[in-house]
Amino acid sequence: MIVRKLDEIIGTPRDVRAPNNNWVSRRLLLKNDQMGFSMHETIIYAGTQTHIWYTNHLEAVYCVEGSGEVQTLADKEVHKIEPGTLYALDRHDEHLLRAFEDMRLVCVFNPPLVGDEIHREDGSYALSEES
Ligand code: 9YT
Repeated sequence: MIVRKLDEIIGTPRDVRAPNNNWVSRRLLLKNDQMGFSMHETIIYAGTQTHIWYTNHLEAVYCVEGSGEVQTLADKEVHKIEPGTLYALDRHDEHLLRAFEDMRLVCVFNPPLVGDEIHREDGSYALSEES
């Protein structure tokens, strides 16, 4: 069994910050944990907007703290995010993520991240070679 505490991850290579400082992602489970998905706690900082388009991954996001909104670009719809909200990018939806307060999100990726991913120019993460 794997048991891990957030405290053990902070300050390690599993603690990944966006180059633009919009978010920090604590990667609790990664590909090499062999669970078939990765699981992260992400803080999206208040006042930020991030363009995201996970063309290579599916992501589910569950908000446990803070508030914001997600806007899908195909239909321009805006969905409020607050504690207890889940959204799942089941169609690799291109979107904008806005935080009004710091948001604490639990994020699951399939296929799993390997650990050092940050958004590329188009808003995606690279696909690890063996995924
Ligand atoms: C919600 C979202 O996708 N935020 C960007 C960071 C991502 N959750 C990650 O790498 O943990």
